Amino acid sequence: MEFDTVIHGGTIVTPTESWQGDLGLVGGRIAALAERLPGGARRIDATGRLVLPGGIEAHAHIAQESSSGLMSADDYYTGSVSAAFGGNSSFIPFAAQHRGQSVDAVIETYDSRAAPNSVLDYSYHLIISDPNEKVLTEELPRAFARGITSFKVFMTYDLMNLGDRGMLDILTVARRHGALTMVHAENNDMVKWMNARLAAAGLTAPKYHAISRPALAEAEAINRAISLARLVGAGLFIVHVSTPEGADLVARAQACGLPIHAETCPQYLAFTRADLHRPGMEGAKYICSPPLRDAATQAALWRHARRGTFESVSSDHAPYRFDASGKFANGAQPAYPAIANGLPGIAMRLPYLFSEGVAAGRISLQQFAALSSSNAARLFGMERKGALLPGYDADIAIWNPEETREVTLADQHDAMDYTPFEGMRLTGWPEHVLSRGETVVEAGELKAARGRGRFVARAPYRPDPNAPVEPELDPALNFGAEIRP
Ligand code: DUC
Ligand code: ZN
Ligand code: ZN
Repeated sequence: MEFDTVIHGGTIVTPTESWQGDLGLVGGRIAALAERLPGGARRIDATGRLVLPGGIEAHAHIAQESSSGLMSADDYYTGSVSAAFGGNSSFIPFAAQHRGQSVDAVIETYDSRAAPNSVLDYSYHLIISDPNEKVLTEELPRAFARGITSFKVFMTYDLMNLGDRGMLDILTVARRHGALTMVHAENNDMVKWMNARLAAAGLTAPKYHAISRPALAEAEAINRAISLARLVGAGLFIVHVSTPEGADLVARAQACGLPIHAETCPQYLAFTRADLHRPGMEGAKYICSPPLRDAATQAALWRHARRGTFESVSSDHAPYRFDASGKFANGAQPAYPAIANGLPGIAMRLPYLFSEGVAAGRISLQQFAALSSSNAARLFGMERKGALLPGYDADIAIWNPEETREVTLADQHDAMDYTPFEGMRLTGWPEHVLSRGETVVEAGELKAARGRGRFVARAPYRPDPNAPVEPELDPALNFGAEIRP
């Protein structure tokens, strides 16, 4: 076989093992893996390097307006370039429907933002905040049919919260049509009650954001979300889990055979609420929701990443600059509820996970590949991505596991004016990133043309057919009532 490219002599990381050998690429796909492959119009020397599946960033806010209308700093060019420098070959940002908007129009808008700009292959998760009859019966099924097979809903924020009944209805639609519901789980009233009490006491500095959204608010909402999904027999993906209590609930549901999935994010492993206590308004750089917690939480979340409760570690890249276009859109000294929620990290997700995970001995290379790429491909239906196996897209990241570098803003490629990871020394960096066999980043330089990325139509999500059915919905146990959605 004549290869377009042979990646030679690296340690190849497959889902089951790591071994030294060659990878042969033809027409943008992986064609062969062997101890030694001859030829190749192009030969890439990977001696001393790790050859990993390119990362799939499954949680990022790119060219997205928040519910209050604030635009994220990164567009599909800077967002995808930054992701590529961070070892990713594809990504799935959100396409957000705000109240009153049609889902069809939202998809059209995001197509016009992504297609001319992205250097990486992309898809979207929808965000649904207005699940009216037309959305549930026409627009969502149409979106699923064109390969947008996941969407996020919120249990918090007045402008986004669907309420329990709304959750049941949309979970039912997802189950029927083979889509995966993602959920932001925080109890809205607990948060509002805390906000009101903090405001009444005049406590509005950034550090109070951390305590305004208690761990209990997350645990309560995760428990409720799992119960709602369980009643209708739907799968559920809980985004940005930030508490041990929440992760324990997910682990318990998984142990019962329920199709409950979850991610955590590097910020919950790397930072604590002490970072919100930085001088002046510096703490605003660390405002995200759910908020940062404490060291004991970090240790518990690592344990859950290691044991597989979390199937993905995603960045939740939500870039708002430290200026009037972002964090200070509501004034120079805003109260914490008026500060945009989110921090940037699309390029730091994998270097952080590699350094603190693999290099620090917390997770294996196979776990790294699963958490960074393979599981997202499987859950979100990117059928040809996420593994170094014959027939898969040649989406590949070649890493130098020995290189130690200090993170600086100057090395970032996003549109941000800060990185919360500034000054961190990390070991293990991606050197060469390929997408469908084409070099996107090599030796610190961008090689890809704007707009080369392609939309990826994703396969449906189907929960495990052996998952338990609630007795009240099982005709064998409920006097024959056919009420299962
Ligand atoms: N949820 C996210 O996933 N990202 C930013 C803010 C939020 O509430
Ligand atoms: Zn969220
Ligand atoms: Zn997010």
